[in-house]
Amino acid sequence: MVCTSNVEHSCPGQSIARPRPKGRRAASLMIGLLLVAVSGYATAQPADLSGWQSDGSGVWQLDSADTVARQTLNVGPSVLHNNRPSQGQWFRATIEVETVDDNDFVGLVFGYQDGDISAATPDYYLIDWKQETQTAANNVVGEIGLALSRVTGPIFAEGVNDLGGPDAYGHIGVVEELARGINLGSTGWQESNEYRLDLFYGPDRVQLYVDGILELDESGTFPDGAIGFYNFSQPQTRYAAIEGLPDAAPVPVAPAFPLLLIALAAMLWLAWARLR
Ligand SMILES: [Ca+2]
Ligand SMILES: [Ca+2]
Ligand SMILES: [Ca+2]
Repeated sequence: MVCTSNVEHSCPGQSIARPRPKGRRAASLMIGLLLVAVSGYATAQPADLSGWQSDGSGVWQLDSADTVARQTLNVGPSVLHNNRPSQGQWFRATIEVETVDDNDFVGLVFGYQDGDISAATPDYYLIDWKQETQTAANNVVGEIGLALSRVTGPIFAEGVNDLGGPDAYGHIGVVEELARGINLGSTGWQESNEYRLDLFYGPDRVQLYVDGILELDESGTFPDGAIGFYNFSQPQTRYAAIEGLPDAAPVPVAPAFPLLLIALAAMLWLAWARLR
């Protein structure tokens, strides 16, 4: 038999929920929104690098958890990429050179397709960062600092020499430099220092923050493709990543952030208690 009474406890084993006050519903909504906002940070996990693909002659050693990759060799241009379309997201990389040896390139690629490093007609973007200016063979100069370039040809040719292609070294030929870092355009990275690179890679805009400070903000038409780590001639470099962060990821997550959350929670709790 179906009991249709709306009098509380008049049906066996059933209770009728009392309508909740409007204020409490509002407080519930606020808490819900706060949780949604915070969950993007709380659930952000290091990327599983076990399925990423490497191109070039670099050796990318993964740690036991598959969340840290170390490019160990002093060799030509090399990429470790996530091998799937990755446009429209914030991507966070942490990069640290763990040796005082050498002074060469670390960075990121985006819009990348597997094999592009030696493909005849690729079209992807390269963010590279060199510690010091240096002149290589044939007077090709690698400039100190961080830059964004578009790559439309092969930058790696196995067997040429251990530095690989000069185009990537000097940003010449098939590597067209588009912009240099706002602050780090002529400043090198420091060894034994972990940098956080937050990249927004959209179809018509790209932004890069280094340790929460804007370095690149470029408009254009950017092809979809993979995001990856880049290394050229810089041994013992450690990389890790977080993919798909919520918007505003570059806002520095200072020690004050947890305190802010606690303060917000306390305010909400007080509002809740008042409404009871
Ligand atoms: Ca060095
Ligand atoms: Ca060097
Ligand atoms: Ca080198």
